[in-house]
Amino acid sequence: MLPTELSAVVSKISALIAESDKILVAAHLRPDGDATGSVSGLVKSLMKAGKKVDAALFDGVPERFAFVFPAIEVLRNQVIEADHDLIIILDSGDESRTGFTFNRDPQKTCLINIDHHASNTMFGDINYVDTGASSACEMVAALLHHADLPFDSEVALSLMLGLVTDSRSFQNEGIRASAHLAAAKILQTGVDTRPILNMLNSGKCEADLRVQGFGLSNFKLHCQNRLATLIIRHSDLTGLNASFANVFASGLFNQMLSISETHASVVIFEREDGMSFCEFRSRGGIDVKEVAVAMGGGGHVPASGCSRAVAVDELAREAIDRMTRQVDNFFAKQESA
Ligand SMILES: [Mn+2]
Repeated sequence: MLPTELSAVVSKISALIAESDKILVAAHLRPDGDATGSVSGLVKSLMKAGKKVDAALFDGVPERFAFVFPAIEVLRNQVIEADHDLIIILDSGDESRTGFTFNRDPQKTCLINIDHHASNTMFGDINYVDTGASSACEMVAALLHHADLPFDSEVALSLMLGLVTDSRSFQNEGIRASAHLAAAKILQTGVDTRPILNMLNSGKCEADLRVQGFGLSNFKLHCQNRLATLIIRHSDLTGLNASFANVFASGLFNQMLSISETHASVVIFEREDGMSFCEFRSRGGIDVKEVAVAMGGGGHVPASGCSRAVAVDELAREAIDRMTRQVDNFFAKQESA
């Protein structure tokens, strides 16, 4: 189930978990299905294995994913006094993405980085980074399998959440057999996946759809329709009785790629506190991570993001300008090849 080059690092992590008593598990800010699912799946398994486990998510557990989370207190204090044997950070390209400062003695507390982002900085003492993995949940499934840790239907429900959401229901380009093998292992536990299907297919609220409608009416096309862009101002959201979170939940980021000629998209939007966000998406190999990294963010080749405390129009100008060049260069190279 695991690419051979990663077997050694996974064996090392398995041995460290076996030796450890107290383990802290964390993931990134504004946790998505993969961050929430991977933390909760690993935490459940480690607890079932008799470990003392702390979970840390700076922004807490999102309400719509709460059904996969165990009934434990989640650490949210900015500085964490980590007297743990291990800290395991999931689904995060660098340590600051967690939002936490971990006060740890590196002699006593080993930091393990488990992630699939191509922009990962290898910040751990041990780095299990597999950029071909569909999700952190796929990687946790492989780890639990390899380490022979508890993997029952409760663990499986958590891991299925991230596997399905991060792979866009197994529709991402370049998805490997290992993602489907992880799904098979999850389903073999007998887990009832209906709560996940309900959340995905009928879990939206009115404001999510209003934002979607706004986006579909107001996006613009550039570069011979190859690039779709959309700006959502805070005043637009107020007018729709919606908030920043509805933009993420609306499905717009991927929807803008459903036009046959459109291979890249960027949505630029504004939060109540003046922070502005960009979410980039692409298909067919256009590297949007490069654009996100150049703008202080990160992510994957086909899905990346960045945020900054500047006016939305300023961020939009830069994002659209950089994306235009990225898309034009990509097609220019293809046409000359
Ligand atoms: Mn992920």
